[in-house]
Amino acid sequence: MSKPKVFVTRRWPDAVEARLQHLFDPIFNDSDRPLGEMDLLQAMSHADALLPTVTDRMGASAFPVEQPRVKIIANYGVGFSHIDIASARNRGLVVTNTPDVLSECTADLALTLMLMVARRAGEGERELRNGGWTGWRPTHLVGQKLSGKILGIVGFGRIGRETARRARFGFGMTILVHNRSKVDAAVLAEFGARQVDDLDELVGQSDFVSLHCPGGEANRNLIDAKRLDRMKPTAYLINTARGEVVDEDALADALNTAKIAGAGLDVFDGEPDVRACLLDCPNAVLLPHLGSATRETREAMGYRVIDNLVAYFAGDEPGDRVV
Ligand code: 8YV
Repeated sequence: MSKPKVFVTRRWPDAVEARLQHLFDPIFNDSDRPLGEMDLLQAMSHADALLPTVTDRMGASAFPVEQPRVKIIANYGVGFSHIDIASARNRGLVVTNTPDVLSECTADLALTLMLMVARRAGEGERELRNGGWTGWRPTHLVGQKLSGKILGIVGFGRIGRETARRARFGFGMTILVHNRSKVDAAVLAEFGARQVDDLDELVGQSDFVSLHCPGGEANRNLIDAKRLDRMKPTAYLINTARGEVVDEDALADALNTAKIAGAGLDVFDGEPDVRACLLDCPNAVLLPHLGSATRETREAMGYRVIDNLVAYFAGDEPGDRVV
């Protein structure tokens, strides 16, 4: 029996590509450049499985009108708001993602951003490299502690919980949680956390607000000018979720007018383009979507995709089916 043809839209870690090669008949995008809609349409009519990433904008028009050859979209990544789920569902396609394996690394990056922005590490590094450091002084680049502060977590799924674990047990932070559904009391107790139903209340009480909810239109501008206004002037906003969750123009305004103390961002609306108004903010730490970027996690994500494909082509239910 011939192996299923799988279309891989970006280069993956060598070990995972070798495994794909062994199990399937893969088509790789050797250039590793992001694909356009036409490429994706073609891929769907030539392969049995499409293996996209966050850089593949699969809106409704990226799906063929005719029933495609593709039967499964096995996404490399946990977030799948770049895939038009209604279109996938209408064509009877299965969609899977890669949860769990990137929770620790994404939480680590949320803490990295919290530390970098509160301890002014980005500003300090830029100053030193630009030859602007004139030496130690008591008032130089003074930031704020994390220890003992209040962390408001928006979205208490796996990544939110790993972030809470680090903040609670590493820095003795008090954890507030906002989540769509009621979080189990035992889970809250594990982190000494309190669930706050009103997001306005959570942003108003927190010293750090860290976003861990899904992206997509439902959460677009969840953090808007009004909610930024409610934050303490000493507070920081951290985004490792998706760019569209924050109104970035309103954020730049809040940073420039000292309505909040700073922001740490790993994701951007329309990335890799980043608004000039954010690039101009010294009190923003800006990273190029590094949340899951460790060797261990990027390999684990690939193997998780493979597990989903193997199950699907064996006629079983893939473990991470989202559609
Ligand atoms: C991934 C992410 O690396 O998994 C996610 O949702 O945001 C990233 O950490 C990226 O999405 C790969 O597709």
